[in-house]
Amino acid sequence: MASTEIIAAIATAPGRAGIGVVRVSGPDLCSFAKQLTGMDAPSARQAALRIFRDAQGAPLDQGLLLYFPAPASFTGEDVFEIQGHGGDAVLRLLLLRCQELGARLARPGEFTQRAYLNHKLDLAQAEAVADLIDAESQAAVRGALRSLSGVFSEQVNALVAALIDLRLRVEGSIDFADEGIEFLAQANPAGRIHELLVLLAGLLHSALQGSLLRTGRRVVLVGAPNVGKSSLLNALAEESHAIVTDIPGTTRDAIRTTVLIEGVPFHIVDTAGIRPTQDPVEQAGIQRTWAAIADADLALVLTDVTHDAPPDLLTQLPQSLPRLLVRNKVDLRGQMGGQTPNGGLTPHLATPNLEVSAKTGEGLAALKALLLQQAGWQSSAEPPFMARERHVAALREAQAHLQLALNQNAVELLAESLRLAQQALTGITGHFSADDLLGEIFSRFCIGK
Ligand SMILES: Nc1nc2c(ncn2[C@@H]2O[C@H](COP(=O)(O)OP(=O)(O)O)[C@@H](O)[C@H]2O)c(=O)[nH]1
Ligand SMILES: [Mg+2]
Repeated sequence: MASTEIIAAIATAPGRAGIGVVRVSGPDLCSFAKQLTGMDAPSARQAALRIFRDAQGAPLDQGLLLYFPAPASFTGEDVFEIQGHGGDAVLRLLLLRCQELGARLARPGEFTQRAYLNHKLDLAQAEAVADLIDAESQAAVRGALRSLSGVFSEQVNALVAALIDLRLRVEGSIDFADEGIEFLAQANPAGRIHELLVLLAGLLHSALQGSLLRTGRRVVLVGAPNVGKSSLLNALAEESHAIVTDIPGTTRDAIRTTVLIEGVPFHIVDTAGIRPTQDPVEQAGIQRTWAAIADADLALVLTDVTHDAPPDLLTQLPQSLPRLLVRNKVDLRGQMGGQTPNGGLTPHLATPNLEVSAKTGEGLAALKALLLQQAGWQSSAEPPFMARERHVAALREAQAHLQLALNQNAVELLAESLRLAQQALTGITGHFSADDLLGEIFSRFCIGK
């Protein structure tokens, strides 16, 4: 799979900065430094001050040159890091010079792709590189780093290894039909599959946590006008995003803000309050509220000590949409001598999940805890590793095949279910070793038995 092309890219973000980096990777970059600087390449992995020159030898920039000879580099190929000054024009000149010297512009992710193709990283680790760059919180950074260092991959690989071991025995029992039944019974496939399912459930749990760190939850704030939806959004975000007034119907457009709670991103949409209205702008706003509801993972239904939820709102929410009932403005209650004006609440809201005050902050910590709990987040001493929905889906698929395997009476079908479970797992790391199985069988089993 080794590539013959040299690739180059500006590796730092556009804009003005102290330094900027152009990165070059290719199969053989021996002459590259000589042509770029008029001098030999620096010693491996040692920074050297160099003047970078154009084809006529005129200086383009001056900075540090680093050389990582293959295979001890990020991509596994020869890599140069040209650390010049961090201006757009100067970096473009350096990049152009690299193109003159035979490089083509790298595609997005191509350095990491080469690292994967050269077995420097597996697929889950390569994905973690992107997740680390995109990480928005300390927890997300830690999770991505753990995945990048291979914590997730190792656990997947351990499961795959255990699965291969079981497959050897099951397929062996097919091949040696005479002693097959006894051979299979010794292997205790059901017991082993149960053990695998326990391990898999643990891994799935961690992956779900990691995936939550990455994608977060979409929460829609809904309720009657004036119950304090916008105030609550602002209080959660600790910033003023939405306009708050005492005029009902202030919020028209759905306003989106991401609030990090323990590093988990909650994408909260503040919506127009739902009520019958003749105002066409407000009507359009209410339509957007319904669109946001359709898109959400959770509805936070807000009432306050004087307003109930609009009568039909709870029944009109999609049945499958989880909801939290929160009553706002509890600070007013003291002023009202414990009485709620407008006479009480309808029965279905008699017990909200939680009472808060967007004004005083009362109950907000409990609300955040409830949001985390509802999302399935469990704070643990050990940070989760970063995972993607693709990984969660693959783990679930493996789980389904193993469960099916438990119920297979025919040994061939058992073998097939195990093979499919393994295939789902290896899809996570990109090690498609399924058909190496025969070699494994003969190397690990004595044929003379
Ligand atoms: N006393 C009190 N007033 C609040 C609280 N939350 C919001 N308000 C007031 O209620 C009014 C409506 O708030 P707003 O956030 O615009 O409600 P929305 O229409 O549901 O978005 C404003 O005058 C807010 O200052 C609260 O917790 N306590
Ligand atoms: Mg509002």
